[in-house]
Amino acid sequence: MSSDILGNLKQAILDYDPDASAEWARKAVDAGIHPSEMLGVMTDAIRRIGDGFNCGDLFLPDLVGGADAMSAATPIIEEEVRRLGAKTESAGVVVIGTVFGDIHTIGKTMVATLLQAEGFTVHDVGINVTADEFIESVRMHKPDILAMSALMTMTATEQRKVIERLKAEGLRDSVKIMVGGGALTQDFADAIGADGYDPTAPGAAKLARRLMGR
Ligand code: B12
Repeated sequence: MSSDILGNLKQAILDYDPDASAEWARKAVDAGIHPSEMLGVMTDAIRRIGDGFNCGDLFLPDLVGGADAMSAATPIIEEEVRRLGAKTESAGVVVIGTVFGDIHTIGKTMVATLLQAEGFTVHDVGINVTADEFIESVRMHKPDILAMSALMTMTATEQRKVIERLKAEGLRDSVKIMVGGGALTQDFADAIGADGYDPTAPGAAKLARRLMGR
């Protein structure tokens, strides 16, 4: 039963059908399927579309179609995460955003959702976030963790820029930094001086706990 629902949710993304993806996400919630399972099958689907784009079988409208179907289901999953995670004590404060030049939002939003599920207070500062805007958010929200996402090789280097700016502003030691996104590797994260990297959203939530010493 739950595998049928998850299969249909995945198919709705592959069919670029936002109405169906929202409907199957709602059915998944009603069936008590955990949000991380829903996000897992949706990720498989969008990655498959990305692979098709990569090898020239699919085109930009396909990426947009898959992303739109993902975006229709995501708020329903976020609502369920909030319902499940109505914890009173915050596990810590996180500022999260996708770096300047990069408008990919899906993975960043998934990480934000699962961090909330882990009890973190999350300030999602959005996409295409400049180093100045990250610095301003760190000053304003005083997060325990700054999380940055980058999906393209060209934009991954923006993360280094933000870390250097934090150092220059004397803020680097006040915040742990975790980085991620399709364009990254552990070696790259180490080279730019991040405190942690993980290739998955559930792993990001565990990493955040570790960075908080839990
Ligand atoms: C959907 C998509 C789009 C959509 C984005 C819609 C949206 N609202 O996000 C649209 C159509 C707009 C788009 C545009 C473009 N895209 Co695009 N896109 C994709 C695609 C297919 C999927 C991305 C995605 O959502 N993946 C699913 C999520 C869940 O995965 P993820 O983001 O990696 O996140 C996971 C982990 O990385 C991790 N994670 C993410 N963030 C963080 C943060 C932290 C702190 C941690 C710890 C972990 C973590 O957790 C997530 C869940 O497991 C990828 C291909 C791919 N295989 O990824 C290409 C891809 C990223 N795009 C690419 C390109 C080139 C572009 C365009 C330049 C295309 C163009 N010619 O215009 C533009 C760029 C626009 C811009 N300036 O940003 C390339 C990048 C190549 C590169 N290496 O540089 C890719 C890889 C496609 C390809 N194979 O060529 N794209």
